[in-house]
Amino acid sequence: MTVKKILTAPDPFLKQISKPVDEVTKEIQDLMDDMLDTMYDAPGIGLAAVQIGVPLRVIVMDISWRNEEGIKEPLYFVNPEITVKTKNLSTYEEGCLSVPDQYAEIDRPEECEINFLDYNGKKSTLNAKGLLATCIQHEMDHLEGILFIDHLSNMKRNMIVKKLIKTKKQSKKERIVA
Ligand code: GNR
Ligand code: NI
Repeated sequence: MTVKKILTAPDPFLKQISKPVDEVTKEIQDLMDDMLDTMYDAPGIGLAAVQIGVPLRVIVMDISWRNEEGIKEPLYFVNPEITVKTKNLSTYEEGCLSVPDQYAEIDRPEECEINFLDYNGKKSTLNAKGLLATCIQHEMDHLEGILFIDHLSNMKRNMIVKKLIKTKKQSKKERIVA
C-alpha cells in the first residue's frame, strides 16, 4: 500500500488512451490498493490508473468517504464500459487531481449503466446517477486521455493551462531555493 505521485496537466502522459487489462491478477489488485491510498491521501473521490503513471483501464472511486459518517466504501472498476446513458444531462462543478485547484461546471448524462470487472475479476454492472454517474464518466474520460477542461471552450481551457504551467514553474523555483 503506497501513496503515489499524481501527474498533472499539461503532462502529455495524461493524453494517452489506456490499455485494457487482460486479467485481474495480484499485480492489478496491488495497483488498485495503491490507487486507493493515493486517492484518499490526495484527497479525492476517484482516480484513474493513468493519473499515477500506469496507462491501464483501471479506476477506483469512493464518493461517500468524505461525508459526515466518513465510512469508506471503495469501488473498483477494471475495463469499464458505458452500456446505457440518458439523454438528460446534469451539471456538476468538477475538479480533478490532475488539474489542481481548478473547478468548472460540466454537463454530462444524468444516469448511466456500466459493465466492468470488479476487484476479484468478476463481471459486474452498476446503475449510476447523481455524483456517482458524474464521477465514473469523469474517470472514464481519463482512460481516453480526456480531462474535464477538454469539455470547456478553448479560451477557458487555455486560461487554466496557463495557470497550471505558472504554478508548476513557481514550485520548481521554490525547490531550487529551498
Ligand atoms: O476528487 C475528485 N472530485 C470530483 C468532483 C466532481 C467531479 C469529478 C471529480 S473526480 C476528482 C478526482 C479525480 O481527478 N479523478 O480523476
Ligand atoms: Ni480527474
